[in-house]
Amino acid sequence: MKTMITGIRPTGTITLANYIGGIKKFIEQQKEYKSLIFIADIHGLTTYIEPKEIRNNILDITALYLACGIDLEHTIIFQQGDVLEHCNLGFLISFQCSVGELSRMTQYKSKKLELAKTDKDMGLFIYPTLMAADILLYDASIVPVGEDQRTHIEKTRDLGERFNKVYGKTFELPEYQIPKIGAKIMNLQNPKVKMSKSAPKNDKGTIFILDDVEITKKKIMSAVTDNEGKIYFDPERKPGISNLLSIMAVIDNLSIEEVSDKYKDYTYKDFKIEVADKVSKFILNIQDKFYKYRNDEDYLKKVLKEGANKARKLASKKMDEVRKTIGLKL
Ligand code: AQP
Repeated sequence: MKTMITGIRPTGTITLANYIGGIKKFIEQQKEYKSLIFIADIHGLTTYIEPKEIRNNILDITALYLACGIDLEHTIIFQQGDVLEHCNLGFLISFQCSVGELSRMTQYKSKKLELAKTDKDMGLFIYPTLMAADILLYDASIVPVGEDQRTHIEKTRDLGERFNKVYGKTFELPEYQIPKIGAKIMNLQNPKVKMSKSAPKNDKGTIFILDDVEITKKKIMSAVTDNEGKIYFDPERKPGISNLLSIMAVIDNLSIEEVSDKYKDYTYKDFKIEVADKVSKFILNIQDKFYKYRNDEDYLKKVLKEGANKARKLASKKMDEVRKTIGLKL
């Protein structure tokens, strides 16, 4: 059976974009693969967050994974930092890399100016090698992610391939699985930038799954659109409306053509009312389940502990194999 893996950084609470980009497809397919989903807590440290808040985010994300439909019969949930082999392999993978190529990674280039202010950009710089380790460690074939992670998965493949060339076939090379609809959900107030969970809690353009539904409705009703007054899909010319059409298509399980056709004669206001209604119902359903899980921290900790034990077993076996391959294991 092939392996599927994905993860989320505990840099905030999950947005609708995270669900659409990374979690939805994973859940739909979890029975078809050996499935692992993790909380990328070490990656999360590239952004400074109060330790108390990280702990809270880790528990929130675990509860949200379960509320969204992660099935523990089929999927291992764990914290990246609980399985030390991730860092161990990440370090070894970095030997296959050049400083130049890591400094050309999109994420590093886009965030380094911000981080340069603090003079601490090393975590971001080596992010791709740790991410490669997260995936190669389990010989994962499929990685469901949003569009923003495409280059990181390509880099993972590259690094795995390089390692295989030097030492002989050691790692399975992964494929990304980017959703056809909603690969990059945009901020409702600025549909030129992606919706991101590290946005401030009161950001009107970000739909957090745990937002109060009345606030969610307001955010959708105030989404930026255009002056044309016609509903059709064209992300270049109509980024706001196209973003809402993508969200609606995913929530309603329709194609972009179907959803565009369904709402083509609506006014923007009436269309937004429909989106707000559908999204609120969707979110409420997840929230109901979320609070049941979230109120039982002992259970969540137990889930993470058991998940880490299972992941560690797989990871330590692979690390042994890697160490043997490169001549470190006597
Ligand atoms: N806007 C998005 N549309 C679709 N998918 C998205 N993902 C992230 N943003 C979008 C996917 O969600 C998964 C988790 O990624 P992440 O933890 O990096 O999430 P984030 O929202 O980008 O979080 P941050 O920490 O707030 O990041 P930045 O630094 O970008 O502000 C991944 O599968 C991702 O593709």
